[in-house]
Amino acid sequence: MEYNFLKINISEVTCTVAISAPKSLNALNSTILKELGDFLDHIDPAIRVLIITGDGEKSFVAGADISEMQNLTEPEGVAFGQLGAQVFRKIETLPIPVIAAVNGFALGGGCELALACDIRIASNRAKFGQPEVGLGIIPGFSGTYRLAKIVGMGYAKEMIYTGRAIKADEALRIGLVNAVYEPEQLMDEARALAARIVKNAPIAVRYAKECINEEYDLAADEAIAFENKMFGKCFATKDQKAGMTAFLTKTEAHFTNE
Ligand code: CO8
Repeated sequence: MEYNFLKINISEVTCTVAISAPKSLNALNSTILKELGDFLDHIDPAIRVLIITGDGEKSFVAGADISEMQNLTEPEGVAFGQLGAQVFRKIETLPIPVIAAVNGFALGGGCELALACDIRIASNRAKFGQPEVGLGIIPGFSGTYRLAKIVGMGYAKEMIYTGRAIKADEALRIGLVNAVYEPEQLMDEARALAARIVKNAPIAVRYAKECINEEYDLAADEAIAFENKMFGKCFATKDQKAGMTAFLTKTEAHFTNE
């Protein structure tokens, strides 16, 4: 598939994808969502970390495309919501870590896109918000589900009921982002974070993501059993032997993803 709204850059095993729709501050229409879905389906298995950002200096993603939603019927609303929700679920369950490098407006569906990523870092110009109720809708790309998981029920309800946009420093304080940087440092910091992840055993990182995601909604005994199963599976990998041998022989580990 040809991508008209995605700018893709691959550096070694880190891939950066920038959503690019300059006329609408990178608002997500169904074409962009389909492109993103297709891109996620075909991502090279050699890629070990994905960074998602917004093209340009002003916006990460300013929401779902309001002009496309304006005249939707109820079933069309369901279908559009499903399209976004399915793409974002692909991000959440992608077998590699996904970093959102939030360079500007992350509103509505843009905030929800960031929420579907594993780790969020932001420029000090970023603004986050769920303004949907001011448009007569609710967050429809799983924001009512994920925001509370990340910032807790109290802040999630306040943000969603009021529609108030918050600045990067407040997003940092409530745990919506992990770190805030000067705009010109953001992408370097995202790549540095990716590089720290890439140094580790790839299968172990993948299992860790799967465990954290799967266990979140399980009861304690099931969650602990799931981790135990995945922990055991690590010992069937060559990388576990390589990592522990390197430690014990005081050498650097060379992981082969096996
Ligand atoms: N959709 C469509 N166009 C947009 C969007 C958007 N979300 N955001 C900005 N644009 C367009 C503007 O219309 C404008 O176009 P034009 O130049 O043709 O007038 C252009 O981008 C530039 O925007 P502004 O002139 O408004 O730029 P400002 O710097 O003055 O303001 C803001 C920037 C504050 C980001 C402002 O554009 C804004 O408030 N945008 C809308 C933000 C918003 O409400 N987002 C939430 C949308 S709803 C949503 O995301 C729901 C997700 C779940 C959907 C489920 C479906 C069922």
